[in-house]
Amino acid sequence: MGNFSTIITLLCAFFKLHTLPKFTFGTTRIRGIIVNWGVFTPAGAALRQANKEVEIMPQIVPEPYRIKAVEPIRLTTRAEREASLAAAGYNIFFVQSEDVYIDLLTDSGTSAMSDAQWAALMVGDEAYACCRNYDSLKDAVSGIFGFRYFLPTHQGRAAEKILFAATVKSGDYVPNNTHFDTTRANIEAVGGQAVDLPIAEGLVPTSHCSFKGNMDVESLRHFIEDVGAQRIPLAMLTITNNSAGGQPVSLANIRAVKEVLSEHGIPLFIDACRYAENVYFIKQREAGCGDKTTLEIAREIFSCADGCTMSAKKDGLVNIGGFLAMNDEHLYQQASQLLILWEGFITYGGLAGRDLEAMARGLWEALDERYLRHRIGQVRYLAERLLEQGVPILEPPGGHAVYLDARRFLPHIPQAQLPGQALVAHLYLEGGIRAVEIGSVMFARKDETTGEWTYPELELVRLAIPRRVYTQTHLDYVADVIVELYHKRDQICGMRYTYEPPLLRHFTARFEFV
Ligand code: P71
Repeated sequence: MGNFSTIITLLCAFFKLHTLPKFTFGTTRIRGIIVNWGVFTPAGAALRQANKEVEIMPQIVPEPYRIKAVEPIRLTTRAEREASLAAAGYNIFFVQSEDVYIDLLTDSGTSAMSDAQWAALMVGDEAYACCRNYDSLKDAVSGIFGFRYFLPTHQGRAAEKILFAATVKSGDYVPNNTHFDTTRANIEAVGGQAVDLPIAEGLVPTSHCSFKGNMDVESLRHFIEDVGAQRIPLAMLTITNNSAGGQPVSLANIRAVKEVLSEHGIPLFIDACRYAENVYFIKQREAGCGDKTTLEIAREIFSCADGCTMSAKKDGLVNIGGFLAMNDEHLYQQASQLLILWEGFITYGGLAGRDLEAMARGLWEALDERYLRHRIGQVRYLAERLLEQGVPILEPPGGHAVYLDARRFLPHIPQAQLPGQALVAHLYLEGGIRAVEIGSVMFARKDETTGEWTYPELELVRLAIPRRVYTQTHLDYVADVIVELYHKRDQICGMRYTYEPPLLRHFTARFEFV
């Protein structure tokens, strides 16, 4: 490999290409593109086939779009960032968006719309009832998801609120692979209990498994036997599994879950926020799915379900919007009443006509294979750049975000001193990057009588990548800042609360450095 590397390096120098000094067996990085020479040999081809399960993908997939409108962003000075963060009480949620250089707080509602979607805004039919944009959305929802009925909502949690208000009563249980916060909160708001049944591998930060977001089917079976089917009005599957790191759920798992539920007459609803990303993982990783189109896989997924909730702020590629879909007519009628009460008439559900049209187009665009290949490739690229420098992250990377493992990043900071929050603060101070803590600030619980704290197993910092917003260079910048910070991690100290609200602490708490 030595001579070969030298030749490549000389060639690259001749063509003024930037090469990284990493030449592993059979792999060369040229301007960030991994060339896997091994695949050109018969052994390599066999290996590639064998590895298909765990996914082999070129690291860089160029953007399948060009940029027509730009929005200026500015990297402030270190002194300005220190002042901004102090003014925000060291809570990143309070930092002004204009003072953030790369905003990775969430991938929800932060997508860039396409020219077709911007054009859609001009054909908004703003009639109160039966606007034509409702029909466009109806075509998209029935074409992709295939459910008999649907109701537009202003975002995902509105769909959840309506669904659970119509189905769950006090003392009921709703199992899920892992409930997202708003799903859990909406179930608890009507007196139900949200139960997580993820597979064991899903809870281990470094376990490699193709479908780490799966539900544990045996646990589901036992759970139903334990509490009784009559106390489970519905079950859910969140695809991809956001709370477990944006990990995908396999088609086989969806089918197996449906089979168990069917035996007991329990309906299955899918939390479909990131379903298109999940579809792409299935296409890449699941046996027999490689030749199917993304639409075919999506149809197959939803044919296993009785309905879905959707936050179109993710895989609907819009800044606002969502829907609730179902096959059951009685549920549709009940939900329609609640929609009118809380959101608006059944053909607009809290949205403008133009929003419905943009959502209809976004839903189709998110299934474009070239888009998905780039999207998943981008997340993977950032993850690989961090891994190759030894930065501890949740592995393998999921579909929408890279999660830093703050416990391994800052082993000298005890959980009581909030290592995740300290890392979030330093990412901002170092490079104007906004991430979000998913660790002790969000999940640690205090026993009110003893005052003792229980800390969560995982102490993570999520770097969520907005869709179609940042380029390769932005991600290189993010990786460089994180690697730089990792090299001087010993200098980072912990944090403590100066204000600790009783509910949903992470949104409004204030901090200082220890
Ligand atoms: C994310 C969000 C947005 C968010 C929500 C609440 C606090 C902080 C950030 C929203 C989801 C989601 C899943 C799987 C339902 C919703 C709610 N995620 N299910 O990850 O991830 O959708 O925001 O449209 O109401 O940053 P909604």
